[in-house]
Amino acid sequence: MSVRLDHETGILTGPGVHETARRVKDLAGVFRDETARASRDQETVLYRVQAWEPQPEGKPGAVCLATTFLEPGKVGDEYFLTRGHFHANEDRPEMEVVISGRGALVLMGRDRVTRMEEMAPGTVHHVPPGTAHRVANTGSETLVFVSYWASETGHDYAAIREQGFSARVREVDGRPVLVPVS
Ligand code: S6P
Ligand code: ZN
Repeated sequence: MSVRLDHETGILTGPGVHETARRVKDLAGVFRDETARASRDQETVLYRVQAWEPQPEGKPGAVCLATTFLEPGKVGDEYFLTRGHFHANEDRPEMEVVISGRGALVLMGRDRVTRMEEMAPGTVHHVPPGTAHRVANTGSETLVFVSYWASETGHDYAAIREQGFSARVREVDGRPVLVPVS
């Protein structure tokens, strides 16, 4: 069983690769300015994920990988971002490898302490166990990165959907800044 990952483009092809698109309508309540989000074209795709999971989610025995293609743009002063999640299996980490573009990896522990790592072509980021993670595109081109995680990891979106992160990546004086939620 094998697939192909193009290291120039991040495109993943082959049997079993599946693609998901997240549109403006899928990110209701995610941005600080919900009115601005609701007034946009709801069908605009913010990001696509191409994933290869040799074992079904939750079942042990495989390493999974996925390429995320996150478009540039902002809702108000907040950069386009992924929904973000904790891992259901709290002791499972993840690795992110950036192919192209510029961004910010936002990491938040269960203690709700949040930090940000700058993403640029070739940077590699470790998401420690028990850490919620989301990515913002702070550049002007599509941000492309590849994620690796174990198949038994599982994904928990509920905590972030209900409580969000404790800080947001916003443009301040023309630059991305991690601003605490007041
Ligand atoms: C999976 C990994 C990524 C994200 C992707 C989209 O563990 O973190 O592949 O799934 O970047 O983000 P989200 O938060 O919508 O799943
Ligand atoms: Zn993850």
